[in-house]
Amino acid sequence: MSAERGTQDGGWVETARVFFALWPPPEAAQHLSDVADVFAQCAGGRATRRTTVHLTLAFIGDVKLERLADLKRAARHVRAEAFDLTLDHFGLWHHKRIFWAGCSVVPPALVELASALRTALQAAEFDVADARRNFFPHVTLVRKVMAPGTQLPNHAPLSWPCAHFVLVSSSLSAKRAAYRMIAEYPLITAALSLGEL
Ligand code: 3AM
Repeated sequence: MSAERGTQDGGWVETARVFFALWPPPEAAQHLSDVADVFAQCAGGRATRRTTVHLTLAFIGDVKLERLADLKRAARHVRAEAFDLTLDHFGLWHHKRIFWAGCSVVPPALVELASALRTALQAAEFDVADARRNFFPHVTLVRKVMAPGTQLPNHAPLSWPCAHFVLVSSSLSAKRAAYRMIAEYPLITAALSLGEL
């Protein structure tokens, strides 16, 4: 999980490259990676593997290992409701050459989760990438698409229940990123709210 980075004073510091995400259950991940494979066969590019399909909530980037506990603590303070995520359409960003799945109606609870998370992270003095841009929830399915004019597929909507979010470390290699979940945070479900009464 850690990498060594040079510092301005010539020393070295251990860091982790991290982000927060929603992680689909295995069946949803399988379905989405199948869609990714089929699209990549037509349009070229690199399909997301079943084991790495996710929806990014907040990308942090390199964090000193000594700050990881603060990062986890900040995320633990986030209070947001569980919700169902329904992915019902596909899109392609020509400039980024990314094929993605998204939702035509973004659940308000998802917007609230992303916003509460960003606020908590910034309050703990972590930089959140693209924090000033509007949150656009999407699941990246194919990167480096070669033929952006390829017709987008038409599938039945896919839903997955989101009852927690995760902190993930990402190790970059020459080929592709390897992800490892390092913490998990529950969202508030009806059962949990009753339990707290
Ligand atoms: O969820 P997606 O695939 O759109 O592109 C990276 C990926 O997004 C994004 O964080 C997610 C997990 O790796 N990412 C990587 N580097 C980034 C950066 N410097 C970044 N997002 C913003 N700034």
